Amino acid sequence: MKSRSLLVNYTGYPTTPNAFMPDNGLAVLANSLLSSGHETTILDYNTIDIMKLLPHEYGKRLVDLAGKDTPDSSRELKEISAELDLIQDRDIDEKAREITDIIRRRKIDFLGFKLWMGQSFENGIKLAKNIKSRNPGIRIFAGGSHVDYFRGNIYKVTDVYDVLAYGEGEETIVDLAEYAIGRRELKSIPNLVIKDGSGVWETPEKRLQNLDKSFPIYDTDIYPALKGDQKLKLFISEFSRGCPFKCNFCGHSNKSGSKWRSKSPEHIISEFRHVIDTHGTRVFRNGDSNTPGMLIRDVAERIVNEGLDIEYALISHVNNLDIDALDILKKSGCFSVFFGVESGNQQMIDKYINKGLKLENAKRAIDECRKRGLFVVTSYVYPSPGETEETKRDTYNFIKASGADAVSICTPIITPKSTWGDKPGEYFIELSENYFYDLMFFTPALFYPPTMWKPLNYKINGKDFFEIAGESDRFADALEKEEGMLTQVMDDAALMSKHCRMDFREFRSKVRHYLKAGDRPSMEGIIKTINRSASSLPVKISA
Ligand code: B12
Ligand code: SF4
Repeated sequence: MKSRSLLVNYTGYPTTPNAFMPDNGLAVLANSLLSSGHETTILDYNTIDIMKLLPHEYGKRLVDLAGKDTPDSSRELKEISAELDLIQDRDIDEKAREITDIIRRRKIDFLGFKLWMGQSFENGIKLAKNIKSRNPGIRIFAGGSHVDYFRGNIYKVTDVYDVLAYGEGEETIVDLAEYAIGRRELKSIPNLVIKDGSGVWETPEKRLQNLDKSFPIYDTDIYPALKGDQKLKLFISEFSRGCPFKCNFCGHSNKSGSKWRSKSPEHIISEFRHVIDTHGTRVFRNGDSNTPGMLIRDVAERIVNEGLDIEYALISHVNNLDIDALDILKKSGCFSVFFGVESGNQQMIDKYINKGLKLENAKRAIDECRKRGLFVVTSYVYPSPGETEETKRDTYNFIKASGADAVSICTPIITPKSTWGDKPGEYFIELSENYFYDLMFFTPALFYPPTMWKPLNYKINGKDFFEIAGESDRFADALEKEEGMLTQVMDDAALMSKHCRMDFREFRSKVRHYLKAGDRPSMEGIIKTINRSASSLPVKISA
């Protein structure tokens, strides 16, 4: 007997273009289900159609209102927000009807929701509730990074999910499918957060030991949103999971483990080939936490040996990349390398950030990558706990001298399962009693400067969120305006602008404007241009 399911991604209005990228998490779950004999379909609502949530006439008014601070403008802003909320709620209702229709027609046994942070989390709850009110018997399971971060706390907010799945879902989803058709007991399934008569409790954690068992499937009969140009056809490529470092601000090693686990190079190549065969796309972005250096080299060598014609953006750590691997990396089609450097002051790196890197090595890695023509993106958390005028100056000067092609300045967000989140008192951090509760609903409104985000109720170095966000903004602004550096462009955006044949700044400002203004036709134009370009490389593989 097989189960029938729908895997759902509903996040609401996008704040960055990468929200239109295919969801590799749901694509691997779909493959696990199918290869175990179950039926499933991915309903990914992050398509260009989601832009109807901000009709252009409202978007234009919002753009006009930006920066105004009068009683009239705030009244108008409130009116527009209320109308947009109605549009959002109507959309949820429409999606719930659509899903209900499928549930009834195809006798669906369960739904699997992927949970993201903030607005997406809130919308997911509304959608799940609406679906349940129409189909009281339907089971809704939820997983994804938001569950990894917040686990049982989600049950303090909602009971709508029958069970929450933390960690890796490849095996869990198959166990849940068996449970949905009465062939397995819930409590025997690893990686779950269960709420029952005895309270909220977790079953033991089980990580996937052989990552080659994970393979994202992108056929359009399973993933219909990938038909045509509804989504960006830039695909996430996962080489490894886990990270042996323990940076104080980061929860990744808790999410995916502190031991590196890698896919085999053969498997990674077969994933690339699947995307090329199904969509013709030859452009990828690495979605690891921190890819091991040996693996990077092995994959690059295999790409070159097999003559695979692809282009990809890579995430790594300055300690991982051997300088002598960079030539093969470039030859294999690597477009960019992302390094988190976090601060330009060695003491900050060692004492407050625990990044495990030496600044001279970071500088050398940046130089050597750039010498080979690799586009280098670096990221800094500014201001960090413990920041002083001196550390600020050091970071500014380091960035200026670093020569990186793009610099991302991140406003600190204190996340659960990070050292800063676990031991705030040791890092000049004060968190309000409800901080982690509020964080569950927090959306970084990435096309607005952080000073315009809904504030987080924290203090760092005695300063509140707006002061911290303001410092972060001004720091990025100074690097851009005074030093001519390209800021707030990540590797995925750099890849996109390249494939639009646009200057990075032009791409950044146009896409921000299209999303802010709800300009769907222009955003659709961008997606189509990138999709055409990404399927018609060739990237030169020169000897
Ligand atoms: C690659 C990546 C992306 C990619 C695509 C992500 C994807 N999987 O589709 C892109 C670039 C599009 C992206 C965008 C964003 N990302 Co991102 N991203 C990552 C990254 C680096 C890796 C994610 C990944 O590919 N993991 C591997 C896949 C296979 O895992 P997965 O998708 O989580 O799915 C597995 C499990 O979660 C589980 N699972 C998932 N859903 C379900 C459902 C059920 C029912 C079950 C049983 C299991 C299950 O099973 C899957 C297989 O094991 C992580 C950091 C990290 N290293 O984890 C951040 C991360 C996931 N991103 C994050 C954020 C905040 C974002 C953005 C909001 C920010 C931004 N604008 O950049 C956007 C949101 C986009 C959107 N959908 O609206 C946060 C999430 C925090 C949170 N609490 O939700 C993370 C954890 C980084 C961080 N800041 O710490 N991201
Ligand atoms: S910031 Fe990067 S290197 Fe540091 S723990 Fe997180 S994933 Fe690992």
